Amino acid sequence: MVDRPKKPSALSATPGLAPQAQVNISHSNSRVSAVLPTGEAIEILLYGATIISWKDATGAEKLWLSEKAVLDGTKAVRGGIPLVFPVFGTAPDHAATSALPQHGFARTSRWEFLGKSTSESSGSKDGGDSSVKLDFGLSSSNLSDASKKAWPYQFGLIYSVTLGKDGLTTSMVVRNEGEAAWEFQVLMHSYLKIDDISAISITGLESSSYTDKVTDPISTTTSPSGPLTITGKTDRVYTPAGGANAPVTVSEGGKKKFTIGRDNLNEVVVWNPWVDAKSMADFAPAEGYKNMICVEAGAVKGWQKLEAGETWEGGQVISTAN
Ligand code: TA6
Repeated sequence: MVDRPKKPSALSATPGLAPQAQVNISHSNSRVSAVLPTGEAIEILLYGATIISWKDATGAEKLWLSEKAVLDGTKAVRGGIPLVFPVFGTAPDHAATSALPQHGFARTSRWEFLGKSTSESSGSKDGGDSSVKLDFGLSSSNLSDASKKAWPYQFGLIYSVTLGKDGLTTSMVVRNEGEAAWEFQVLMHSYLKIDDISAISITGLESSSYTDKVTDPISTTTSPSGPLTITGKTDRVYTPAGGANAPVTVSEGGKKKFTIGRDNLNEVVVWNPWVDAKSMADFAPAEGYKNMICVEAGAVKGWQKLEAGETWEGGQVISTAN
């Protein structure tokens, strides 16, 4: 195993035992962090189960986080991977969710850390952990009175975050714990860190229907057969022609940077606020829009309906090109 100066001392202090993932709870029980023996690392706020940092084995940060992101649990985090549930955006015409704030309550509720599980690598000779899965839960009982009032349904969410040597997997199980059917939307609002927005091209969204929220009025059209480049404010909800499992790839300067694999998430939202970032109090630096692109896997067109006791599952795998 390649030795690195930054390797957590605990790893070298456990003779005989294959190197294990280190999982810690910190900041007065408000954050969970994990480090693999190979150096990959992640940090998650229990507030919103928001991933605020994901680093590869070299320590390179893969997610964009605003320098003015509020991390004390008083405001949705600007950056990382906030969670959107049970509504994407706002839905004034959808009675059951019309009273909810933008993107629902999942990203502004305190989740419970349910625990970790690891899997040993089959490949490396020392058999160290090759991934660690962290599970988080949110249910009706965790909600504020305001959220319960706005959306009075019995539900349970299990959000699993798996840090691996080759990428990051985030998956959600949604369960109707009540007697009445209800509908939801869900999305993983990933802020991907890039060097230069002008060098970005996105594939996997060709010849696909998309709703453009920048046009006035909002319009729905079909994308061209070539890659998407970002040359201004972009806020689009794609239904990729390749289906709910077709990958979307973000390349920079012609080199693959991220590939987002999807499971049961029909839509992909692409967002960059461009110069509008200057008017967003928690978006810093203002020029930071040049260093981020949101590529968000979700089920946000129409509604997923769950009858009493039914469950829904979906997720994404973000692979990085090393
Ligand atoms: O990412 C799509 C989007 O719905 C955009 O329209 C923009 O509002 C963005 O989410 C950020 O939303 P937020 O509520 O986090 O400011």
